[in-house]
Amino acid sequence: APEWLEPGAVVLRGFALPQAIELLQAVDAITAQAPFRHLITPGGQRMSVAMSNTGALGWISDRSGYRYGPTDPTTGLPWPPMPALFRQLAREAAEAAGYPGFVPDACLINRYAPGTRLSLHQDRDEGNYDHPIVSVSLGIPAIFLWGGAERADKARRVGLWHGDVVVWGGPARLRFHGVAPLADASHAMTSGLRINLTFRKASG
Ligand code: MD3
Ligand code: FE
Repeated sequence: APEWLEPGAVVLRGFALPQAIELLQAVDAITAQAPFRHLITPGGQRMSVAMSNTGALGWISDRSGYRYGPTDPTTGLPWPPMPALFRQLAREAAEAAGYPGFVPDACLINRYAPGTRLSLHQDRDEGNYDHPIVSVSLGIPAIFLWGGAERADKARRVGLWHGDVVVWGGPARLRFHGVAPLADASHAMTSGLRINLTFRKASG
């Protein structure tokens, strides 16, 4: 049964389990072309999360800011095309959450080792906040931090496990959110790492 965190935010436990092996194989193929890297924030900090992208657009950060772009700055090549499996999973999850017809053009791939964290932030680099974001968690578990409309609002802690999918739209779309430092754990499919896929419609 869907778990509603609040209106617009739904956890679909285990929704991606049937496709987990194929998703992770695709992540390996994508990151052989567009390797994981630690981006630098506009403030000059190295992010502890390692990132890559698949799809027409990819999210990047450097000293000049955050943005989506069509090419991988480390190779100069277009981001690898988004596999049909990814697009279909994102569309089906969005539909299950009440957002039919979701067509993502960007998938950010986040890799977390134990100790990696993602501090509270909003996702505001997409052209149109009417589209939801779909996230898929694979590998070792994480504690997701679910905040409010202001950075200072107290965050709820929500466990996310291998195969869980979350859809964030409507009034939940601009909530502050983050990931607590990952605990040591093991997972046979991911060499003890967490892989998170976030699907977005980045161009208006
Ligand atoms: C809620 N990633 O990539 S996924 C991110 O686990 C990001 O890697 C986290 O936050 C991760 O930006 C969390 C869940 C998520 C993604 C986007 C959201 C939650 C969101 C956008 C708006 C509200
Ligand atoms: Fe985010």
